[in-house]
Amino acid sequence: MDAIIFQTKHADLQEIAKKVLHNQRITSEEAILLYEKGELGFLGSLANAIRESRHGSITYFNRNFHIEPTNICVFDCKFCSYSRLLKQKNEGWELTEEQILEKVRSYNGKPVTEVHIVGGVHPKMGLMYFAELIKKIKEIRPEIHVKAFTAVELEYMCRKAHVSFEEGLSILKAHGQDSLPGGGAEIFDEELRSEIAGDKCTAAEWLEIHETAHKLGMPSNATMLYGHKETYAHRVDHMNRLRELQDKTGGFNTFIPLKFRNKGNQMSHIPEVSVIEDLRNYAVARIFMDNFPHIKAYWPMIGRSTAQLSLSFGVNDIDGTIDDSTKIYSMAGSEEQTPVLTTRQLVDMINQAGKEPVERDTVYSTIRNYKTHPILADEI
Ligand code: V47
Ligand code: SF4
Repeated sequence: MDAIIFQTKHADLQEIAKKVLHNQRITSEEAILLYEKGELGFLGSLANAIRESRHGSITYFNRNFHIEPTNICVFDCKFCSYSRLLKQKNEGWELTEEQILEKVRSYNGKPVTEVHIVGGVHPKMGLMYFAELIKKIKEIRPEIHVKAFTAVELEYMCRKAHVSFEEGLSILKAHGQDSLPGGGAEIFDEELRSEIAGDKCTAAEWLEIHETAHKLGMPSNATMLYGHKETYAHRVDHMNRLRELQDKTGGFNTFIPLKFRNKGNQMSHIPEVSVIEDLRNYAVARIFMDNFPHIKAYWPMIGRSTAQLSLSFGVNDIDGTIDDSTKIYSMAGSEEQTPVLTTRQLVDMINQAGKEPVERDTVYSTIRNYKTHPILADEI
């Protein structure tokens, strides 16, 4: 990285770049400076240099699908366009166990490696219901990786079942759950969190659940909802709490910034941030989160064009095929109203951005490198 010149008119940012090039960790104050003053090209080239030094031009994706058992939710987060309270039950959905298992069976013979299960927090779908469900999913598809339940769902399940987080997670693990997704983190600042996410699990509980999962050998991801009412200091505080936990456990795989989308929710009056801000945010995340191996751009939320651009701003993962199996972002106004990409489309997108497409499993083991093993004419 030493030979690269990072152009900025700010002397203090030049000093930060030097630190990064010498593999020194930047402070929260320096991250705030990057947000406040960093030019797009400067942030992008610095973040890309970090990305290239760790992963070269490899860009990961996976073949996955989502199951959203219900959108009925006991909580009422102001940014959520997806959930329905129990009293609006006729506008929501509740899949039966058989419908969920049928969905899993519909992938028989298809090369998916991961199922991502998240949904609303339904008062009647408890810990043992989900534990048994996972066991049945594994009976149908023993090798599939089950990445399931945000810390918000887990906190509620454990509380209702009167078990500790460790007991609850151990039960789920024993029934076949492999890892945790990163949702429910929103923004950790206590005041802002209670303003936009009501009384759902606290920041401390979110972090405790992930720490417990890591201790039990279940890796996880972490998200941050940005582009609403938060300040740069809130973003950095959020990332710093994650960076500190990662120092302790090393159990996080990837950090996923989630852009607030404003359609059909109680915060629709707040305009969405620009693509420039999305790219600057990915870049600062890559520079600051020095102990997170991967940064993911979740294309159903950010749109495929911005996801492609993000690959030059520190991002090295664009999630997966999805197969039109999630509604969270289409209901919030994402440009991706039917989120489905074939493997060929993902490979093309990554190639077009000048990067190297690699199919991974959930824990980032390589399944196929499409540079060395290009997609064949009859593959989709
Ligand atoms: O926690 C809800 C977010 C999250 C909106 O771990 C919104 O691999 C923006 O966490 N605008 C759930 N965001 C999704 C999630 C996730 C997605 C993909 C991959 C992984 C992973 C995790 O969606 C929620 C919340 O932060 N969300 N509504 C909205 N209007
Ligand atoms: Fe429920 Fe999650 Fe929506 Fe909040 S973000 S209302 S917890 S589904």
